[in-house]
Amino acid sequence: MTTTQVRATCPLDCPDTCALLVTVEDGVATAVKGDPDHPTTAGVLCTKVSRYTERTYHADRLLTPLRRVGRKGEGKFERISWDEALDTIAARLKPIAARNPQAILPYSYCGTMGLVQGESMSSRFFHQLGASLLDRTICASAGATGYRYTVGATIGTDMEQFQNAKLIIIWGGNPIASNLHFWMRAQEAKRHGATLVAIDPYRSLTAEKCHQHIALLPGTDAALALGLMHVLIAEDWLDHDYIANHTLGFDALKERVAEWTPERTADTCGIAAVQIVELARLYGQTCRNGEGAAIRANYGVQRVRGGGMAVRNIACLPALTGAWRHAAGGMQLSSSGSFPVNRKALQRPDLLQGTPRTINMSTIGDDLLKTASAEFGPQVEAVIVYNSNPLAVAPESARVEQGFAREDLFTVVLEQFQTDTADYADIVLPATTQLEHVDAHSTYGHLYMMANNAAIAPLGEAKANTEIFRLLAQRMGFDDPCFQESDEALAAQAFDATDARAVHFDWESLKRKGWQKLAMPEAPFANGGFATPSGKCEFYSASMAQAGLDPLPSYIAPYESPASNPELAARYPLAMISPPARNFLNSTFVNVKSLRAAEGEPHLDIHPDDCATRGIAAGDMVRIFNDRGSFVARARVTDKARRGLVVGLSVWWKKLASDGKNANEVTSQRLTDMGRAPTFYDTLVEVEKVA
Ligand SMILES: Nc1nc2c(c(=O)[nH]1)N[C@H]1C(S)=C(S)[C@@H](COP(=O)(O)OP(=O)(O)OC[C@H]3O[C@@H](n4cnc5c(=O)[nH]c(N)nc54)[C@H](O)[C@@H]3O)O[C@H]1N2
Ligand SMILES: Nc1nc2c(c(=O)[nH]1)N[C@H]1C(S)=C(S)[C@@H](COP(=O)(O)OP(=O)(O)OC[C@H]3O[C@@H](n4cnc5c(=O)[nH]c(N)nc54)[C@H](O)[C@@H]3O)O[C@H]1N2
Ligand SMILES: [Mo]
Repeated sequence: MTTTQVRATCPLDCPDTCALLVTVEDGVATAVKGDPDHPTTAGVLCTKVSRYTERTYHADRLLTPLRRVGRKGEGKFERISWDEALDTIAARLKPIAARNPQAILPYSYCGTMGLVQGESMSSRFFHQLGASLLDRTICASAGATGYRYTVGATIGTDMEQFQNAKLIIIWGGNPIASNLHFWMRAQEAKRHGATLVAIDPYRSLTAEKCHQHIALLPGTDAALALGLMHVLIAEDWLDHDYIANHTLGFDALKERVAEWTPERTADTCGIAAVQIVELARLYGQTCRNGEGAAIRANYGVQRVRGGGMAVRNIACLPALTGAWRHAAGGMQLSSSGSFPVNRKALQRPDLLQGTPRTINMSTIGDDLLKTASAEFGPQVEAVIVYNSNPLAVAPESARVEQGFAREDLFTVVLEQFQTDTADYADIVLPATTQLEHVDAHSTYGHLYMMANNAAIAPLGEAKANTEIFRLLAQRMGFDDPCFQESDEALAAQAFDATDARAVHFDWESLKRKGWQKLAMPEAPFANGGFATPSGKCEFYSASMAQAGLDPLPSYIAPYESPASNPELAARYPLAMISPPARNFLNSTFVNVKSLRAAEGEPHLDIHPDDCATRGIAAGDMVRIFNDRGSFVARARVTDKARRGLVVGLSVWWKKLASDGKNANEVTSQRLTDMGRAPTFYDTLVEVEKVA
C-alpha cells in the first residue's frame, strides 16, 4: 500500500480557510486533518470539514451528466454522456447568444472560495459570450461598502493578534459556529485576563461564553455605535492626537452624536442605558491604558436595511479612541482587501465587448420573472448555476422557485450533489470536490495565501468547473488561447507578485509549502494611512454624500420592526433571524447524514412569553408565516431568543425538511442601504402551533 500526505486548503465560505493535510492510501483519501504547523489552523478542524471524506465519497455524489426527464423541481433525471450534455448546452446557448447574449445569466457564489474554481475560466467564458454580469451581493457587500467608506479597504486587525487583546467585542458574529479559529484566539486572550463582550440579539453559543452579552433588538447596531460614540465624546475617552492627525470630520461627528444620549440609544436598541455607558467606559479605559481593545465585527449586523451604515458606525470607534495604535486593537471585518488577487488575469474582463447589464443575485426571484423591457433589457432565457444553491439560500423562495420553474428557461447546474436547485436543471453537470482539483486561495479571516493540491483523481465522470468551461468554450467556438490554460497555469496567476504584500508569491513553492503569509504591517493603521480618498478615517464621507447617502454616521431603522412599521407588526409581531447552524455551511453539508443528525431537524427558538400567548409548548410543530410565505419547524422554548425574536438556524435543504420549505420562504428581496445586499434578518413573522 502506498500512503501519501497531500497539502490542501479548505474551500468553504468561512473566514478560517484552514490548511489541510489529506492522507491518501492507494488513491483513496482516508483522512483530512488540520495542518498543525499552519499558525491559524493549528491542527484543529471543525466537525464539518473533518468529515470532508464522508462528503466526497457520499453515495449521492453526482458522477455523470444528467438530463431532466420529469417536471422542473420534481428531481427525475436520466444519465447522458458528456458529449451529449455539452452539445445540448451549446445548441441551446448559440441561438440565444445570436439574438442577445445578455439573455444568458451566470449564477454563482462561494460553494468554493478558490480563485481558480471560483471565478476564472467561468468569467472568461461569460465575458467572451457577452452574458449578463452578476452582482455577487448575497453575503458581504453591505458591510464591506460601509467599512470601505470609513476605513478605505477591507483591511483590519490581524487574526493572529487577537489573543493579545485585553478587550474583545464580538459584534454580530457567532465564531464558535462560524469562525472557530478566531474563537480559539479569543479563548487564549480570556485565559490572559481579557474581557469578552458579545453584541447579539440572540444568546448564541458564543454569547453564552462571553463575560457580557448585550442583547439588542435586531437591526439597531448603528444606533448602539452612535450611543457609544456619544459617551466616548461626552466623557472624553478620546485620543485627540489620533483624531487630529488621522481622521476627517470630527466636529461634525460630535454634533451628530450629541443627540444619541444613552437614554435615546437604549430606547432604540431595547437595552438599558447603563449597558451603553459601561461598555463605552470599558472600551475607552482599555484604550487609555494602552491595551488592545479589538472589535470583531461580523455578518449579523449587516443583513438588515441599515446594515452598511451599522458597519460604518462601528468602524468609527477605533479611530476615536486610537485603538488602531495597538496591534491587538482596532477592528476586523474581513481581511479580504489585504490580498492582491490578480482578478484581471484570472477573469479577463478585457474579453468583454461593451458593457452588459448587471443582475443582482439577491433579487434572482424577481429577475427571473421579469419580461423584456427597456429598463431591464431582455428576459433571462438561460441561467448557468455553479458554486451556489439559490433555491435554498436566496431570499423570498416562492419567487425564486417560480422563476426557476419557468418552462421556457434553460437551466444548467454544475454541482457535486442533487441540491434543491439541481432539481430545476435541464442539464446537471457533475463537479469535482476540493480533494479532486487544484486551487489557490485568498481568505477573509487571516493573512495567508493558500494552495490546494489535488489529492485524488476525479470521482466517476466529475470534472472541475474550469474544465467544464474549457469544454463549453470549445463547443461555442471560442478560440482565444486563454481558454486552453490549465488549472496550474491559472493558479500561478492568482496573486500579483509585483505587489509588495505578495512578493513571496510563487505558485511552485506555494503548492509545496501549502501557505505563505502576506507581508503586512503588524498594526495596519497605527499611523493612519487609511485607503480612503482623504487618507484618513472618514467620520465625514464625501463619497457617501455623492452616492446620495448621509455623509455622517446615522441610524437607519429596519424595514420590518415593531418600531419602524407598526401596521405590519400588528399582523406579524415577531422579528425572525436565520443565522448559520453550526453543523452546516450555508446549505452545504445538510445532506451529510452525521451532520444533519447533529442538527436534528429545522428548529425555531422562541421565548417562553411568546409561546405562552400562542399556546405553544416545547416540541410543538409551529408554522412561521408572513405575506411572503411560510415554513414549519419544531419549537424550542428558550430565553436564548429575547422576547419578540424568533431564531431559525439555517440554511436547510428544502427537500430534507418535512414540509419541503425553509426559512427563506419568509425573507424578503429588499436590499440594504448600501452594497445592494439582502436583508435576511429584517423579517417580521407570526408563529402558530400546527394543528
Ligand atoms: N458553521 C458555519 N460556519 C459558517 C457559515 C455557516 O453557514 N455555518 N457560514 C459562513 C458564511 S457564508 C458567513 S457570511 C459567515 C457568517 O459569520 P457570522 O457573521 O459570525 O455569522 P453567524 O454565525 O450567523 O453570527 C451572526 C450572529 O449575528 C446575530 N445577529 C443577527 N441579527 C443581528 C443584529 O441585528 N445585530 C447583531 N449584533 N447581531 C445579530 C445572530 O444571532 C448570530 O449569532 O460564517 C461562515 N461560517
Ligand atoms: N435565511 C438565510 N439565508 C442565507 C443566509 C442566512 O444567514 N440566512 N446566509 C447567506 C450567506 S452569508 C451566503 S454566503 C449564501 C451562501 O449561498 P451559496 O454560496 O449558494 O452557498 P451554499 O448553500 O453552501 O451552496 C454552495 C453550493 O456549491 C456547491 N459546490 C461546492 N464546491 C463546488 C465546486 O467546486 N463546483 C461546483 N460546481 N459546485 C460546488 C456545493 O455543493 C453547494 O451546493 O447564503 C445566504 N443565505
Ligand atoms: Mo456568507
